[in-house]
Amino acid sequence: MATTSQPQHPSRLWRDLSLFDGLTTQPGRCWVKVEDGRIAAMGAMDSLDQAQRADCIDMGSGGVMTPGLIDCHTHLVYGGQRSDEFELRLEGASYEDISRRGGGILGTVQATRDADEAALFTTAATRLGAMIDDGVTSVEIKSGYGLSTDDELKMLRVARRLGRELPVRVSTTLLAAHALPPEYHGNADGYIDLVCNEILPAAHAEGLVDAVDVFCERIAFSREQCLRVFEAARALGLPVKAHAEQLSLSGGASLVAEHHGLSADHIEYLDDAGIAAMAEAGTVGVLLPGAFYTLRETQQPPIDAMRRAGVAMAVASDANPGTSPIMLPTLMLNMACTLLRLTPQEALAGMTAHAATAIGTAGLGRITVGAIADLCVWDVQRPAELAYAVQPGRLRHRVLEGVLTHG
Ligand code: DI6
Ligand code: FE
Repeated sequence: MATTSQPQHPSRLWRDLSLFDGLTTQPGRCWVKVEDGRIAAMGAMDSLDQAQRADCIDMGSGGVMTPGLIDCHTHLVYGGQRSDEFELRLEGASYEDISRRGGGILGTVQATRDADEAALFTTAATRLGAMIDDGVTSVEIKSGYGLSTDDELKMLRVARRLGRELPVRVSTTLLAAHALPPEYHGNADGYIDLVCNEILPAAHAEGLVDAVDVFCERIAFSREQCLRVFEAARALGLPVKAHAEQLSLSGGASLVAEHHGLSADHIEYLDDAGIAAMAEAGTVGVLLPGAFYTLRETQQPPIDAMRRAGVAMAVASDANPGTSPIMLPTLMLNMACTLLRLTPQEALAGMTAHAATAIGTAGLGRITVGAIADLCVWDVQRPAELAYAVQPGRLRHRVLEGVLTHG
């Protein structure tokens, strides 16, 4: 006897779409079938037959489909805010001046230490909610404002909880080597000992670390100190990345590449040797136009040289209270084009396919048969429009692993 049962997640058919697949814009109009959380089939509109339409919920037509946006570099969990520092910069102080006077990152460290997990969760959830509404389906969240074992773990627990309670994938990065905490003043090597011997192992043992980051810079940690953190991370089997060549050429990018790291981020001052090392290792260059904009940086990252060398470029928000208090991912697409001269297609690939590589997650950031169905459908006519206009509210549907979470 034949039985019929309703599938738990019925297939959905999206049709008559303009499609950006994570790397390129497909010619003409397309259809995409989603089944069991994956892309089951897709094609050009004239190839859509009755058999393909059968048993599908028809999701309507029109608009642009892209992979869900992936923000591969954020500092979304933090206490307080830094508008006072914004005012100081408007009066002429530089980011480095403020940092050397004990403000900057250390100001946020104090506010983050003073906040409990519940308060950190509430403020971060508000910020992350704005990003989800703007099309983000995956986000990387760093620690780095705790700078003690308890406070770094506290931040990472909040990041994990965000991933459990909000409709978004969260990957966590331990950035304990972000700044020197006041209690280690004059003893950076002693702090790096703490990072390697205590903070990292404790966070890893609790399952809180997907990757390990460092700030390799003259106002932060030396190449040698970053190397020690990378060796400790690799000993635990964790991938590495770095804030590198943001304010000066410090050699962080080639260091990451030597450790087959996921990404070198910022990279305004990246040189040819760093580019060659990244190309060889497959390390992604993460461009952070929000920080470039906020700091009114004039040193352009070497986009053309990276293109020629075949270094994949991601684009991320760097959302943080100091250098990029901006929680609008689609604005990053625009800034990547307007400020850094990416093409709209490169910018979109930078927040989809290449961002997936930068967080070390295969199967995300693409619309291909078999890929995880994290998708956005936008009320625009062409993919390039997402980078061209700065206009919140264009997200029509958002899908996380096949499940509709918006629209
Ligand atoms: N570079 C950045 O852009 C952020 N961290 C870093 O190393 C800024 C963090 C902050 O100013 O709070
Ligand atoms: Fe950052």
